[in-house]
Amino acid sequence: MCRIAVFMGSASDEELVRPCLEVLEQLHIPYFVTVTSAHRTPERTEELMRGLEEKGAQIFICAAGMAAHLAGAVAARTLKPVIGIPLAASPLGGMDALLSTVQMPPGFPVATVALDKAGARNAAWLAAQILALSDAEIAERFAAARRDMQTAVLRAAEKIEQAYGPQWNKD
Ligand code: RP5
Repeated sequence: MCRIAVFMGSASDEELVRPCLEVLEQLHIPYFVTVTSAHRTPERTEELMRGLEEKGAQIFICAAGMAAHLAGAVAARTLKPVIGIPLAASPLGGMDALLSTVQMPPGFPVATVALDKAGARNAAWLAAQILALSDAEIAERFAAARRDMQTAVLRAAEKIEQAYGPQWNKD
C-alpha cells in the first residue's frame, strides 16, 4: 500500500526532496516517489496519479522549481490534499517556484510549505498530521517525534545556559 505519493519535477530536485522522504521513513509512512513533470511529461503525471490513487495514495506531495506547475497540475486532477514544495532552482532564488505553487485559484488549493529542504521536511510532517486524523499509530509516532524535538530544545537550552551562565541575575 502507498499512503503518500511524492513527485518531483526533475531528478535534479532529488537532494532537496530527500529530507521529506527521511521524515516519512521516520514515521513509517509508506510512500511512492518518482520524477514526473507537469510540462515535460503531463500525460505520465496524470497516469501516475490515477494508478497511485487506485493503490491507496491519500495525499500528493509535489516538489518543483522554476515555473513550478506540478503541484497545481496535480491539484487540478484530484480531490485529495496536495502539498507543494517550491524549490530554488533558478537565478530567481525560488520566488518563481514559491509564487507558482502558492497562488492557486479558489477551490484548488495547494498547501504550500517553505522552500527547499525545510519545506520538504514540513511537507512530510503536514502529510503525517493529515493522516493522523484517522490513524492512531501515525498520531502516536507524530506526538513522540514532537516530544523528541522538544527534549532536544531543552537539552540545547541547558547547554547554552551552562556555557554562558545566568546573565539576567549577575548583578
Ligand atoms: C523544474 O525545473 C524542476 O522541478 C527543476 O527544479 C527545474 C529544472 O529542471 P532540470 O532542467 O534540472 O531538469 O521543472
